[in-house]
Amino acid sequence: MVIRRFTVTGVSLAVTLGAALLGADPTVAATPQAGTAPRPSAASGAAHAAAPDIDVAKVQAHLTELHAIAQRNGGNRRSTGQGYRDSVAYVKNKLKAAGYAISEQPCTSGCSSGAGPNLIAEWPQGDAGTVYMFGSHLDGVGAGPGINDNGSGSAALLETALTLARENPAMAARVRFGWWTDEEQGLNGSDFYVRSLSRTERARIKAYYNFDMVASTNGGYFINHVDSAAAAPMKEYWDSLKLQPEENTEGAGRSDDYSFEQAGIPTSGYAMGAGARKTSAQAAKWGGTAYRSYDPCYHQSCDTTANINATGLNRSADGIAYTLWKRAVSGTGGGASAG
Ligand code: DPN
Ligand code: ZN
Repeated sequence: MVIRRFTVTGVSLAVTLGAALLGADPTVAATPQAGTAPRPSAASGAAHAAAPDIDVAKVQAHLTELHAIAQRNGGNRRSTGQGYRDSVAYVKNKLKAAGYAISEQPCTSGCSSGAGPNLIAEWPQGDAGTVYMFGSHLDGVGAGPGINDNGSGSAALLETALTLARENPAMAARVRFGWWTDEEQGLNGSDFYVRSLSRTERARIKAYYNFDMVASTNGGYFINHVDSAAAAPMKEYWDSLKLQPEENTEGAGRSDDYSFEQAGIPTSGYAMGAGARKTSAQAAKWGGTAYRSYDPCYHQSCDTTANINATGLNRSADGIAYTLWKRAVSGTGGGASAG
């Protein structure tokens, strides 16, 4: 985001709004489509439970589309512009075709005037009282197309959601995805979403995972609250690749996980870094250039499809799927555990 806004007011929001978000949109299919019925092996448990490899070429294809959307709309996807609304339509149409329960949530308080909606998608299987959320901001700044910030998180999440629908494993818990509006103006879309939930709905969310800038060209491997229980599967995956992840200090309080954190919900997530500089110790263990920004195109017009670290993008997307499967798919032992 550009502007930090920590104002927490006692605004009371309609409790009914939260219920309206969870698949109440009558235009949306809430059941998987024909051809996605559970596989015969699903009932047998562990056999199907291994997390899939997310196809990074498909994630990159989403980035190409988001880039084209920016180019058609004045070069950006800022929350108040057509580039943002077209981004929402792109993600929404893919999810709809895959069988998600979708809702667009207009941000009616705290967002920039004219900002487009949040997009919420829930996979309609698993225990509705145990929800794991995965989110990314879909808006960008006005200066450029916002492909690493944050097409990368948005596209990795979209392809993970589509892969879940394709694989259609037996679910222990609910998985809900959020693509947030107006993050760049102060974490506003996610803040509005969290405030729109009733106390009961908030308590159902056992953890929120955030993905903001997961393909920085000179990046590192950062995890929010790296030593927390919520982070355990995220860390386990990157540890398995010997990446030696570090705490995401640069991103603390700067992205949408902060909205959930303030509400007392455990949070984690991946990030590869923004405008801060890589240290020599980090360059020694991860490669890249010391004393240079993790993303030299941060919030600039050069944040295009050329500004993507495909290796980092792949490792992030695969770790998201690993975490989702571990937490929410049945037969993995992680489905019903909190945090
Ligand atoms: N992605 C940055 C933004 O939206 O401006 C915030 C950020 C910085 C997030 C560093 C994570 C790490
Ligand atoms: Zn961002």
